[in-house]
Amino acid sequence: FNNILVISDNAFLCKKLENILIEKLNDEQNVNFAISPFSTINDFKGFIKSEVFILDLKNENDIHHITDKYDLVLSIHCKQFFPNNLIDRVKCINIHPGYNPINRGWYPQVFSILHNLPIGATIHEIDNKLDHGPIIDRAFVEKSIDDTSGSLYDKILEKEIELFNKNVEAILNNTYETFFPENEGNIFLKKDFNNLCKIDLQEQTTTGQFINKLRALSHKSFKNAYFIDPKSGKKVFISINIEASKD
Ligand code: 0FX
Repeated sequence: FNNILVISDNAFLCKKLENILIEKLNDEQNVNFAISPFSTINDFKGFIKSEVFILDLKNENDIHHITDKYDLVLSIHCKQFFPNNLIDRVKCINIHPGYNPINRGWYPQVFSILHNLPIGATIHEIDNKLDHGPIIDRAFVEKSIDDTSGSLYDKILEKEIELFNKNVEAILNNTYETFFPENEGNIFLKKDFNNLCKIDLQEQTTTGQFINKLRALSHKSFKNAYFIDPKSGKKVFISINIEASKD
């Protein structure tokens, strides 16, 4: 591949992978960076070395621009769905913060903690279903009893960077091999996450399940889990502070 487009909505990962990519490009290859219309361009400008422009994958002209100019699109946590008129015409590869097909969809580590599912990272070709196409490489990440969504997410990002490093040359030279996921696996969406955030004070559960729910919804300073104060009707946000003993 000679003309590569990275499309991303995650400035941190973009920066990390830009460094790896640029180092591995040969003289004929060049890479450009784009983000989605709903992302903030200033989060990327100055943060990554390359110029960044906005592409709307629902816009026919933007799709034409991509298919005319590029022969490889890398999706690095791009929050837009890749339409058929793009994936049918250009090779599109996705880096997913979950182990396909076990953790397809949104915020995989949240549902991994909640449902006690293994977790990891995957690089795969994009087909017309979410996090579904032929797999180029994948790896598990170790999950600890005191991981929250936040701490597990950081481990997954590290694994994504490691996987990208390992596979980048084969991807750029189009010499990688793929295999199909074993089954359709699990898929969770943004609406599943939103539904999870409201804690029902009357719900009966085990303490273990409740702790897991709080671990799954505790992510740095995000205000995720909440219950409604019966008196004031206000949302009361809740998260967990959890740490296993060192011995
Ligand atoms: O870029 P990203 O890490 O990834 C998301 C999806 O999880 C992923 O499956 C998809 N392939 C990709 C395109 O988009 O998303 P983020 O930076 O918005 O969120 C990172 C983490 O932060 C998320 O895993 C959970 C946490 N988070 C995020 C938001 C916005 C929360 O806990 N609460 C929130 O409100």
